[in-house]
Amino acid sequence: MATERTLSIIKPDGVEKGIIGKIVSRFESNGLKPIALRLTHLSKREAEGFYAVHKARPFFNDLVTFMTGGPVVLMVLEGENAVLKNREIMGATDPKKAAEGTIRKDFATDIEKNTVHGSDSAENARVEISYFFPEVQVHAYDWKKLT
Ligand code: IDP
Ligand code: MG
Repeated sequence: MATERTLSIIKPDGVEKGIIGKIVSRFESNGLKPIALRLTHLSKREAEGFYAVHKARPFFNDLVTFMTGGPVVLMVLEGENAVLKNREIMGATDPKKAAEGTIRKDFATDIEKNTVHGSDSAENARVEISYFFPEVQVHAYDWKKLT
């Protein structure tokens, strides 16, 4: 297994519900460390650019309206198999189909307001991280125990 990085977003519904801490806690207790973290309010342009791969989908405009409707938390998570592990912790896109104990099963409102985003491949993770955190690419972190 390799140490990887992935992009996580706590979407506006998650921030509105006041569960930033609970969500971050799930990542930390599963070995995913936030190495960059920022609360922001996405502009229409930022959200459209981020979700450009979905431009042709019928839900695109609603998705952009939702993602710009309130603050979000942007995070880079680092850990073993971070991309896949984050997707497992998140659960399926549609909370009705999400497994027990996943973030989306426990907190999501519906298939659109599903609380978290996570990169779906190592390659997309690199693109998504550099979209929001270009500076993170150069940092290395040393997780040795404090003495
Ligand atoms: P993912 O977030 O699980 O990777 P994607 O298929 O990449 O799912 O879709 C991106 C986001 O678009 C979803 O997380 C959700 O917010 C929204 N979305 C996806 N499918 C639908 C849909 O059928 N109706 C409304 N919104 C959707
Ligand atoms: Mg996706």
